[in-house]
Amino acid sequence: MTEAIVYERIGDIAVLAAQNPPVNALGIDVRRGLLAGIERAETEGARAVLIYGEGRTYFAGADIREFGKPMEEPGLPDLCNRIEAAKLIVVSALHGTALGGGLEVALSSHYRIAVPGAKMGLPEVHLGIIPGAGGTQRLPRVAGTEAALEMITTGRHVAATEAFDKGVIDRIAEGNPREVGLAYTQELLEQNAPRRPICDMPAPEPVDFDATYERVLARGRGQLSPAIAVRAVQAACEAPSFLDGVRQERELFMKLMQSDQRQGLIHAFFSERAVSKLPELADVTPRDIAAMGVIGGGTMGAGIATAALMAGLSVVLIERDEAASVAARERIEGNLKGALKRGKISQSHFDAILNEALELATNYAALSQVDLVVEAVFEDMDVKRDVFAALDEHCKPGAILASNTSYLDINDIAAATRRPSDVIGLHFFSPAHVMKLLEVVVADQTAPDVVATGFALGKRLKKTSVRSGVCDGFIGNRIMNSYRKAADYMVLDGASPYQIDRVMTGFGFAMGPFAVADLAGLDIGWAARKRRAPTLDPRERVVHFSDMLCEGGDFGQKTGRGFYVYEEGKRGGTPNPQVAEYIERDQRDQGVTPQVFANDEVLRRYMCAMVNEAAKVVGEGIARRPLDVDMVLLFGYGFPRFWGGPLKWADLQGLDSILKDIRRYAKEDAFFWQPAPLLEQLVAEGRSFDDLNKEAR
Ligand code: 3H9
Repeated sequence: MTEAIVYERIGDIAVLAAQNPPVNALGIDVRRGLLAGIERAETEGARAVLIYGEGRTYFAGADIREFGKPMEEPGLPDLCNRIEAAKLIVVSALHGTALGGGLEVALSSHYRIAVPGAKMGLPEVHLGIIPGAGGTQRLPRVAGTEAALEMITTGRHVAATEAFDKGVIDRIAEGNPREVGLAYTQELLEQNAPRRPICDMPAPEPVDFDATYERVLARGRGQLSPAIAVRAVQAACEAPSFLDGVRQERELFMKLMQSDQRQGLIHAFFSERAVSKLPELADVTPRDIAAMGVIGGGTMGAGIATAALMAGLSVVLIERDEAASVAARERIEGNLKGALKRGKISQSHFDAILNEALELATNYAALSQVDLVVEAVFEDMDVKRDVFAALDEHCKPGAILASNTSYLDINDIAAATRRPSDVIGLHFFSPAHVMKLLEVVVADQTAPDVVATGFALGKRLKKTSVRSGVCDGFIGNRIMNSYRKAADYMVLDGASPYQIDRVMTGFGFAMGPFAVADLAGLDIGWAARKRRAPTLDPRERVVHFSDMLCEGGDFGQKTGRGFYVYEEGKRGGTPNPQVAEYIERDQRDQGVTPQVFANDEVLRRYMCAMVNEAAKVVGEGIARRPLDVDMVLLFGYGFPRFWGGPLKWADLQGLDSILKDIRRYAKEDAFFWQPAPLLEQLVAEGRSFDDLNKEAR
């Protein structure tokens, strides 16, 4: 008997306890242990088997680390069939998170009991696959086709009560899984309860599968697995036998297992867990943070304050006068009302935040007791330096002074204080109480425990925190700046902004770059271009059509016109006819003869610009690992998760082909398309970005 499953005999019951921390994943040792346990129970003449998990959970799924490797016997589908075919009754007692293959083992058992806090689901679609051990065949037989389709295509975790209502489990009982499982199994034995294999139940009722497939495909913005799952559930309804349905599920599962999307999504799964684990911080204790200060109550400051308040911190928000304080409070209240409506906070939490945890002040003296301050004032170095000098004056020793700047040099800001080791960048993304990304920007003198505190705060605020070094735009905005330029150059050379937006939404982005620019406000980019103009390298190409829009007062959504025209009450916009005129004028002024761009070429240039800059960011050490860049783009810039991030995408395309295209583009514009030295090095050595990720582990 392997250690992962401990066999114990209690009267007529054979108990199989899983011990495979942290989440009892169904790796080969667990599968072998379960198979051996069932066989032994039968041989020994036990009347029932109880399966449960030691530690924090029942099985949380197949062992994802085994994906892509040859499957060792017994495979999970065979194991599930074997459990279901057992001659004695099999009971599963669920706690924690019974997910994926875990729920499939439970569904192969004849009876299921759960503790009240247990959650269950089939989240395989989030990994680019579908349930592959009978989940799409068994769940609809107990929960009905509609409910199963909803659970499988969304991958949602369902609470025990809902699972009970849907017929997924038979009972809920308070206690630990071993005790409640034993009591239930004993009761079933006393009642002479029969074996109850789901495979013997009638096929579920069909629905309009073609319509469901189309709806789910559109919702996934190009992600395939949820739509393919619909076909697997269809097989449960229409296949001539249960086993035939299982065979069809297996074929669909194997196809997805070979897909790039599966690789991208699993890369995202492990990277989002690895991204905030920095080896140099392993033994560093973060400072305690209970009270936080926020300077500036505009959209960004109010969002940061909201995130902190919702996480249970107290906040002192500084504004310049009474009127601005009132406006800031209203913004926070508005954010909190939204959170209340979405069920993120309770009414009593809402009241406590506004009555007790939030303090508005106009004097920095109110910050004397806070543990950390985030400044979110106007992006101007002189303004920031004044703020930091004042913070240095008023904050207690040991308090951390953080800037939310999106591009200014944190070293210069730190130099305005007598405590540069306590200064850090905490770059939130707007709206800060919603967006998941936090760039933790580490300056030359930032102390390790200050960095650790940045990550601890991010965790507390439920953010995905990524370490960034100091450069203009840090990881995310620097890379965005580059692919935005590639998009602008394509427009100047003949592609339309609407074609580029269409191609990029087709790739999986929620919005294309020009629609995003309209949403963010075109005046922001305009101001940045004016600021940079005096320092521009004469070799750099410059486009003017966006400036022309701004000069006409069209700043995007906020003025109702930008690249698109927005009508009151209508979602999205329609192309602004003036834009074509501006582009033509720009082309005439610069003597450019427009060319036609195929959609593939648009995608390629956009992505090559993104990958090339990302490789520079990694090569210069601004991002520690390729996966850091991938997580920034995923969580802050709407990059489609099923591609895993730009550098995972690049690996999947083959780095040599990317470099070849960059060199081809460099013949047109050698200044913009300078290949990243790291990309050249990896191609020369035949290595990938993922190799760098693995070496950093
Ligand atoms: C499947 O079952 C396919 C079948 O249908 C068919 C097969 C034929 N495998 O998230 P955490 C690791 S597909 C390996 O930080 P939490 C995780 O990497 C699977 N490792 O904790 C981390 O490691 P580290 C369907 C796994 O409490 C550690 O465990 N199941 C797996 O925030 C702790 O994880 C799923 O998709 C795994 N399956 O959340 C469930 N799961 O410490 C995926 C976790 O080295 N898992 N690890 O960084 C989850 O959603 C969450 O991990 C869970 C716990 C909710 C369970």
